[in-house]
Amino acid sequence: MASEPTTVTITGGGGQIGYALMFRIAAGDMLGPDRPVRLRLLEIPQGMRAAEGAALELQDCAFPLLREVDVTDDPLTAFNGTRIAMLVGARPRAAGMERGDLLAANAGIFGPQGKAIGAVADGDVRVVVVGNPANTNALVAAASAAPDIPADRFSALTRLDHNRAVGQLAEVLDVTPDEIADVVIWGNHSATQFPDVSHAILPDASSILDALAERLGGEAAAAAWLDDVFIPRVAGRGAEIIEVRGSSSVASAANAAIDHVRDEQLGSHRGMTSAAVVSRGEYGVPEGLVCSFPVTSRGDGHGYRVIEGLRFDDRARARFSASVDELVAERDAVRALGVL
Ligand code: NAX
Repeated sequence: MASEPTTVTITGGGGQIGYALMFRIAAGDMLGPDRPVRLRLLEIPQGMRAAEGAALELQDCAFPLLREVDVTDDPLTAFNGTRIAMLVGARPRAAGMERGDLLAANAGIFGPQGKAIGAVADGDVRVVVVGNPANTNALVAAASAAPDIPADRFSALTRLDHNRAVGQLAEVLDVTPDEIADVVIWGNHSATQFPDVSHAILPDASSILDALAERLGGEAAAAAWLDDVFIPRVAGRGAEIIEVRGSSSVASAANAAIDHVRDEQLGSHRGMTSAAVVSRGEYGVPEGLVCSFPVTSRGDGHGYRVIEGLRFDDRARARFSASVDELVAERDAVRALGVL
C-alpha cells in the first residue's frame, strides 16, 4: 500500500453533494483500494458546523484509507498541496436573480479559489468543477490559476448528464448500462446540452441507432423518440428529480463526480466518456471555452484527451452550436465583469 496519501479537497464540504462524496472517496471508490487519502473540506463560515459534523462521521467509519480530515474556511489552507480539487460549493440561483447576477456571484467564488489553487496546490493538480454554472465557473477558476497551473488541468462535470443518457438508453433497450458505449454529451451543462447517441454502440459494435429503430418500430419512430423524449428528458432530468424528490440530485451527482475523477486518474478503459474540458479549437469550439466533448483517458497522468473526428449531421451540428453559443455568451458576460 502506498504510504503517502493523496490530498483531495472538496469545496462545499458541508453541503449535500459534499456529504455524498466524501464517504465514497474515503472508502476508496474514487482512487482505488490502495491509495490512501487526506481530505480537506472547504466551507464558508455558515457551513463550517455541517462540515465538522461530517468529519466526525468520517472518523466514525474508521476507513483504512483515510489518513486525515481537515475542515477550514480558508482557501489557502484547503488547497495547500492538493492533487485533486473538487469544486462543489457554489452560489445557487436565488428568486429573481438574472443570469448575469448568478455568473457574477459565482465568479466571486471561483476566481479567488482559482487564484488560491494557483498559489498553493500541487503543480500537477486536477480540478473538477461541479458547482453551477459549472463550465463557466471552471473557465473563471482556470483563468485565475494562470500562469501557475496550466488551464488543461481544469474540467467541469458533464458525467452526470452522460450517465443519465446511458440510463435512459439501457431502460428502453432493455440492456444493462455497461453494455452501452460511446454516448456523448456535447456543449454546456445546461438545458442546451446535446446528448448524442449517433456514435453509441452495443458490445457487438452494432449501432444503438439500429437497436432503437428495431425496438421502437423503425427509423422514424427512433428519431422521434430521440427528439421528443430522450434529449429533453436527459437535459431536463435535474428539474425532474427536483419535482419528484423535492430536492436536487445529490447521490447521482456525487457518483458522477467520482466517475469523472476515477476515469481521469485511472483510465477510462471502454471507449469514450463525456467531460467538459478546455477547448483547443476541437470541432470548431472557440479556444479556451470549457465545453463538453467525447473524451478518453489512459490514466497515464495526462488527463482527458478529446476524441476528434466524429461526424455530425446538420441537426446535430445545430444543437451543438446552440450550446456553444450559450458558452460564448457566458464567457462574454464574465469578461464584461472584468473577471477574465
Ligand atoms: P448545497 O447547497 O447543499 O451545498 C453547497 C455548499 O457549498 C453549502 O454548504 C455552502 O455553504 C457551500 N459554499 C458556498 N459557497 C462556498 C464557498 N465560497 N466556498 C466553500 N463552500 C461554499 O448544494 P449541493 O446540492 O451540494 O450542490 C452544489 C452545487 O452542485 C450546486 O451549484 C448545484 O447546482 C451543482 N450541481 C451540479 C451538477 C453537475 O452535474 N455539474 C449536478 C448536481 C448539482 O445540481
